[in-house]
Amino acid sequence: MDEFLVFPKDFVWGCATSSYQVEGAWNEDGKGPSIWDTFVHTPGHIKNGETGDITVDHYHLFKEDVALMKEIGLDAYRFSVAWSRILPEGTGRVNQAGLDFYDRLVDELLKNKIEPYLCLFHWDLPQPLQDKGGWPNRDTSHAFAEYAGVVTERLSDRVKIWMTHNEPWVAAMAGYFSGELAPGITDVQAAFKSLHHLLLSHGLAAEAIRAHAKGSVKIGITLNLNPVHPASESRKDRDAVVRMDTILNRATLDPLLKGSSPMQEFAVGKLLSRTLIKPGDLEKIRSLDLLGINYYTRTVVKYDRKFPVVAATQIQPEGREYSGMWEIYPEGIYELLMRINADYLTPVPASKGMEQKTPEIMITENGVPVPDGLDFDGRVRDERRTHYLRDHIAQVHRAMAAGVPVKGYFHWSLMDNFEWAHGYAQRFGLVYVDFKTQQRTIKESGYWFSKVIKQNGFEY
Ligand code: GCO
Repeated sequence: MDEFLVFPKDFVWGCATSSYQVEGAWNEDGKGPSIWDTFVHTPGHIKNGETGDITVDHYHLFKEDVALMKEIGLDAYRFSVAWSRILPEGTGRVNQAGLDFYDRLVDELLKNKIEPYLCLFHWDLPQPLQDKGGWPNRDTSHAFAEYAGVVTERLSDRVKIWMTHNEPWVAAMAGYFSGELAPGITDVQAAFKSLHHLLLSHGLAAEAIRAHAKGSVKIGITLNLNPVHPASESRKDRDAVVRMDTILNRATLDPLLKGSSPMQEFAVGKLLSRTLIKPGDLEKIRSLDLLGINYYTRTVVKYDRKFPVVAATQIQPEGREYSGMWEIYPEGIYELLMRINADYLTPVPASKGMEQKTPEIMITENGVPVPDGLDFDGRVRDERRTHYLRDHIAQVHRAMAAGVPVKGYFHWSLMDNFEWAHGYAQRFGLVYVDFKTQQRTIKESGYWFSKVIKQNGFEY
């Protein structure tokens, strides 16, 4: 029998986007180039040679987009700031016109009673900083703190939630190891260095935000986390799970929440960490009021000697449901929340100097790319997305019923947009966008989500 799943009164329902994926206006009003501008303008990187030059033109259409958020009934909007709009050279000169855009966006959100969740970095590093070495260069962490201070100075009278990074693991590994994302580098040492400097920059930015804040603020970070499962019960596959989990999940969770680094467990990490992790770094990194979790799928691995670092490869199990990019595995969001709560949020006696209050947790992204489109009558019947949402949000509820204090759920994404190396081929929105005319249409999943927000729950 169906049960009505009720959420706490103050549960936050939101949607997320990111600057490069939705803004467009890639070279307007004094914005400098980012590594994504360079990457997409280099042939061979993006499906069909597509770019985010215009994408869904949120830069110009943000009022219309806020009106859609209002219509859906969102409590909160998670967006990112394009660093190169604010500091076109990455450091130094401030471009006021860039700040003005976010100023207007924040005002429009507040006018509509939508809480801004501001993220400072969703992968679009200013190109001039990449020219000086990018994230493998420790100076980039300090540049990030400078940038954080500038944005805080301007917006912290109105913005209370400050997320430093979105998925630093992906920025490091896909940007500097697999090379699938900008800046497209394939160097394992550069990736390890990047990861440490991204985390360090979180800590340095947290200090800068607190120093410049014009009121009380919460500082958070958003991580991509996946439960890891073995392809078989063999000893080798189970050991592969431990290694993959270390690199995929513990590499960010341990420094942020425990003040330790599991890097030493890998030969390349051992080699690097003697010089890479300086005294005091780990204490700085461990500075968090809010942990954001992005969940899409699980990772199933089997032992594979050929694969560098982890000696494991990902497999796609038979007999499961798949989307345009991943396996659909709703229980994973429950498993993840239970594990994080047990391993990281249940207070343990802290060693001296490392005491920290337990951060809040939220789902900051969850969503699915499934084929959809306008039907003859102008509606978008994306039942598979609605099912995905129902099943995943029900699993969040299940974790909450088991005692995990989840504070909110953000859908990825508000609207269809530029999906990185996939270009425009994968649609994630609750709002359908005709990429030629920029016409927006709320999908059936968007109406379903809207009802969930209004009732603060749903039949399941
Ligand atoms: C990420 C990013 C988003 C993606 C989304 C779907 O998680 O990779 O935060 O930018 O678009 O996850 O891939």
